[in-house]
Amino acid sequence: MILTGQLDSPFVRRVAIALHLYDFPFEHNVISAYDDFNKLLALNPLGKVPALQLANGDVLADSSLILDYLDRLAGQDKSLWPAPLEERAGVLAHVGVAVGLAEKSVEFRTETVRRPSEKIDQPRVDRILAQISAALTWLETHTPEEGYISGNKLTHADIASTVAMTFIANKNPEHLGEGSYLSKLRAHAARCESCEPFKAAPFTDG
Ligand SMILES: N[C@@H](CCC(=O)N[C@@H](CS)C(=O)NCC(=O)O)C(=O)O
Repeated sequence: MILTGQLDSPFVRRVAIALHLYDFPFEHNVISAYDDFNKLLALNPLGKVPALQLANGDVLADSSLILDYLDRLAGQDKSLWPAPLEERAGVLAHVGVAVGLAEKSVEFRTETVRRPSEKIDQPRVDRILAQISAALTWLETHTPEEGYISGNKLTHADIASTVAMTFIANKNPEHLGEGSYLSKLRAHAARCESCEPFKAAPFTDG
């Protein structure tokens, strides 16, 4: 398998970390979604990362769809989704907010850093900031003081939350505030980042 995309992307990172956790060998094609746009278009018609090329030539895009495939390939014993339905629903809800937070954090940069200042739509930016803040507050409320989000086993919720937090901490740390604000979320991300599969796919500024 070949994973395309840089590790500054929280979406590429969640796939890379899961590949390490599942213990699947893969090649990493480190190209930029912006600087290598034409190369990327040839691989994925949406010109987005991540893209995962399979041995049969199929190319999967979108981190959640890629992880759906990989989890099935890994099998129940290595699955990063809990089997009991109620527990699974909790993890799905958590992943939804965490991946949405990552999307809004990337969109914030598109709407600010990637635009000339006279073209910035401030009401739009304010809306995104409100969404980022509400998502962070929700995640803080649903993150335990210790251990993993869904008890004693790491799931996709831990990965999604951590890659979003690390992306924000590197790109827009001001969104995380100071002091005890988001203390459970910060501590959880630090715990996860100290694990080998996260260290094997470290955030790398592109
Ligand atoms: N929902 C997608 C989001 C992927 C995404 O937005 N990737 C960004 C990089 S962080 C990208 O490729 N942006 C280029 C573009 O949208 O043109 C996923 O989960 O994979």
